[in-house]
Amino acid sequence: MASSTPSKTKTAVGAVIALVLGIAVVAGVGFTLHKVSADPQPKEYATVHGTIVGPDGKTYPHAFIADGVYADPINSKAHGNCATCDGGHPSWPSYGPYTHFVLPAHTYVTMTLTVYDSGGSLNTPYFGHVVGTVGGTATYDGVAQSSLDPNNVEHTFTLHGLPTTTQDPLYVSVPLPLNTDKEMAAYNNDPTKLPVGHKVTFSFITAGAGNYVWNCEYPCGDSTYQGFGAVMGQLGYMSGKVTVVNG
Ligand SMILES: [Cu+2]
Repeated sequence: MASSTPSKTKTAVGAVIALVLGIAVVAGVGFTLHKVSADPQPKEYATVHGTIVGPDGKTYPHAFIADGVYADPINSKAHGNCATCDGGHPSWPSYGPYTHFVLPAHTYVTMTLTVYDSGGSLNTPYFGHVVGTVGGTATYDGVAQSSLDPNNVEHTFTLHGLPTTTQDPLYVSVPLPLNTDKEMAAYNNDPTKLPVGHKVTFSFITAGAGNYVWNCEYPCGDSTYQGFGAVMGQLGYMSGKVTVVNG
């Protein structure tokens, strides 16, 4: 009856196969979770309408892009159908509905952010300045300004490069104005009632193709890193990607 009893070799081979399958399953689950939870992020492609003369006198294609900034992930619509609120973070602020912006190279890009969150003070006044935009300004509800009061900021849109020797630099930083307690009152009572919000518009000129990132520099996370924990460390809420592509 020896043939019906598994040999030690067969048992060892079986154990190795089980282990390999187990690793494959764990890796597969991990890969799938990573794919649905973090990347790819919802992408927005800038649309080109006509041309515009830049401050250097050159004529550029004029591309437009728009997004929003919200006090919670549900209103942002950047996290799919969020019955459980994307891992149980219903209070995390978020850009949305897009967090990955795809822009054409060598193009004058005009971006509009409609912002619906409250705010407070920056850790450093530097991020209260508008940097890297055409004219060094952004328009806030139609009024051009080169900075905001660093104690009345909601979030920032800060776009910068990755360490590289092959890409053109691209840097834009724009502070976003907060909604006052009064403006937030209806929302605070009922999160389905968004405030009117504030419209922030600014333009910048892309250089060559490349991969960039953006993040918020307002301390809107938990206290782990002086306001830069929690949401500030998670891709797709207060940070995301910018890809510049050749048309
Ligand atoms: Cu933020």
